[in-house]
Amino acid sequence: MAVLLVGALALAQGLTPEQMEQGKQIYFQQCAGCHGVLRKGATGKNLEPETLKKEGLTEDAIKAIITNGMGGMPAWGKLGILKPDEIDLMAKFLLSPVPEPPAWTFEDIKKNWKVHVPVSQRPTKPETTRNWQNFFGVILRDMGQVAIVDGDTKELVKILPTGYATHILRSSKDGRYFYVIGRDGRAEIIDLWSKEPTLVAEAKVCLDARSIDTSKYEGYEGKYAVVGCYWPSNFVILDGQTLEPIKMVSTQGYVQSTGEFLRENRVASIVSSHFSPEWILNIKEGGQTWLVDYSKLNLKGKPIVVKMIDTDRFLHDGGWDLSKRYFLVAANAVKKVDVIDAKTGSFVASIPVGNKPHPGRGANWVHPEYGPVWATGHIKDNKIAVIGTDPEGHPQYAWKVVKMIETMSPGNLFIKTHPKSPWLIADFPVAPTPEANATLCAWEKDNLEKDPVCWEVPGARDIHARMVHIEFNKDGSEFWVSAWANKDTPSFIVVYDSYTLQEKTRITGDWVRTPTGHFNVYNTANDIY
Ligand code: DHE
Repeated sequence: MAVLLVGALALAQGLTPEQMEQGKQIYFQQCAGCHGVLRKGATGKNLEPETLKKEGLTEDAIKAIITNGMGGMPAWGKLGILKPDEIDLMAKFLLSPVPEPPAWTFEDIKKNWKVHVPVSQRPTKPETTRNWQNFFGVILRDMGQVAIVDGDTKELVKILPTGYATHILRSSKDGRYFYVIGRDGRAEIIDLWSKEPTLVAEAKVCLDARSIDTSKYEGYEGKYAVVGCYWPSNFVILDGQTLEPIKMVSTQGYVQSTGEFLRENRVASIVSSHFSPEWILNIKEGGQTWLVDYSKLNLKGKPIVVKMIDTDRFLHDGGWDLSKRYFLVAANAVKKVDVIDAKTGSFVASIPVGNKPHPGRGANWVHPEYGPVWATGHIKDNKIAVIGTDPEGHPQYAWKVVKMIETMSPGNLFIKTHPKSPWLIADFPVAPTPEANATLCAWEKDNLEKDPVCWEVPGARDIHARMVHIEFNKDGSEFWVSAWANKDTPSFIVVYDSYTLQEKTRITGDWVRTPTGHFNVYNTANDIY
């Protein structure tokens, strides 16, 4: 009955069932991440038809917003990502009732789980002669692939097929395995010890996901993996070697402050504690950090203890401080960074920052005056917030913004540094102008008063590329940045000297298409950022 009703109302909006299906696909690929599958809003605004109508947003007004972008939202039309007929369709789709998203059960995960290389047939020591700890796993987003590139020689080692729009890679504690998660909820394990990198296991864990990590506490290294799902809203614990599903836990629940029930209460960033056998899971819409104890999963009944800490709402991405005791996470829609103490399992602070903080994993260094600091950029502000993180040595600065650095544009997504580099580097992939999208800036970490060095990356604008995501190599002597163009255009990854900021080389080839995140084995395994 409900399905018939949605169908009838969609037709009233002028959409056939086929167009409705196409609208669902486009919405899932481009919109759901920020606005939610139920369209109730999170990083992006509420897009329920009633809200849009109340705000006076007509079909034409919606088309203009999708074409030209708004705030942190990309200009889908101008960037050539959506064609005019797709934009027309989406304006109608958004004014139609929200379709019911499908379910995905534990049985579905089991049916879609494959071990390609059993544990007994995997090498017991590295069989590759390359310096595998300096490999980079490069996401080729729209190709559904991950490329393994040798960080010493810059040679392509292997391209592996992964899920649709792979989002991030994380490493096992020893660095041997890359754990991959795609936007379509597909997880994979890549073994870097084989003669050449090999996909050893995969599982379709949910329908929409962004995060994955493994057990890293002493005695549990690599035993379990955990995937944080957007839809259905839950987390799933898997065997760390084979990805066999072990336990599925729903995160649907209540907003603590209002009592509102949330079917869509998504799992955003996840990190593995160094102080106890726990993962730190950040629950987006409800505003809680969950400490999930994985130490009793081998017991009958697989008991699991979850400590729920109330935080600000709309938690997103974040990273450790320099000591790896405190986890700092952006509550992006409410302009805060929250701090969790992994040692005591408690909430520490809610720090006001700029508009839509987006740290990636953030950047850590020791400032001559403020001591250890962590920093985040912003999507909607031209600012980088530098926060003191040393309550014992520098209590006067702890959990305060000690410095707000001005940037040349809003639209920053990632910042990064390395203990060996004097620079803090920032990208601007969601800035409003193509010039800014192609530009990188660097600040002297010890002298934040000094103007940054900013440069437009030659050739990026020619292929409509946005420079995105910064990652250092193992010894910190260079950093890599992806030129994210569209799928039809071969692109490049630029390698810079991390002291002089001079371009050293480019990684090119027909295979370099839609590179986004790229992860160095050593730095990812050891949380160096
Ligand atoms: Fe990401 C990290 C969610 C858009 C590239 N992204 C994360 C994390 C989350 C997240 C929750 C933290 C994972 C962790 O640490 O466990 N990202 C989302 C979204 O919901 C959002 C805003 C919209 C969406 O529809 O997905 C989004 N992200 C993007 C992009 O548009 C990027 C640039 C390219 C892409 O793949 O779509 C992108 N996100 C990344 C990367 C990281 C990431 C490269 C890991 C950064 C790191 O250094 O660890």
